[in-house]
Amino acid sequence: MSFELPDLPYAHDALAAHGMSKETLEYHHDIHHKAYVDNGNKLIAGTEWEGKPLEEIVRGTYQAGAVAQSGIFNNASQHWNHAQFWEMMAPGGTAMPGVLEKAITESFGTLDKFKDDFAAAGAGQFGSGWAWLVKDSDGSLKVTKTENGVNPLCFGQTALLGCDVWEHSYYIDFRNKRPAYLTNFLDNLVNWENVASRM
Ligand code: MN3
Repeated sequence: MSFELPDLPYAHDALAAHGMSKETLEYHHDIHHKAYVDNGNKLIAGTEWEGKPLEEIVRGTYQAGAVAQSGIFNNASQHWNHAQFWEMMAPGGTAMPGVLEKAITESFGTLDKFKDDFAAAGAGQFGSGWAWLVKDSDGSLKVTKTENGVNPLCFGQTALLGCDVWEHSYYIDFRNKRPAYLTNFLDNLVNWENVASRM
């Protein structure tokens, strides 16, 4: 099965009133994500990875410290990351299910502490990458940051929430203000029901 670009789970202009414009989603989904899908399919054709499940390809091609050399990894991981990212958002965000709020409070003390940690991880990622809320193999929740397309699958973690901090994700709407983009993401865009469903 080759990679396929998933449709957005909402209209391109559905997040515009909540800090993510139609123009951003047209570029980010229709052009950037599509490029990962198309390039991934070209690179995988005729290799041992052709027809393998996406998550298996991401895990199997990840080599710590050698990410820049792995075209298949970069495109497969970014395809996976973006497919999750679209699902993790909803217009205006959603209410947080109690089970998730309880788990976050147990791990971080307060909801605000979690949000501060997550925003700091995203703001502190030098260059392109992602901020994550993950469920680690021991069951605990943690905030992490990763470079480029690296994601929690590479470390045996479950991705509960991810935020793209590549410039293409925020430069149209927030210019260089990555911290403001992250705060807006947490306050106005997260589909917490989707996040909870990943636990
Ligand atoms: Mn992106």
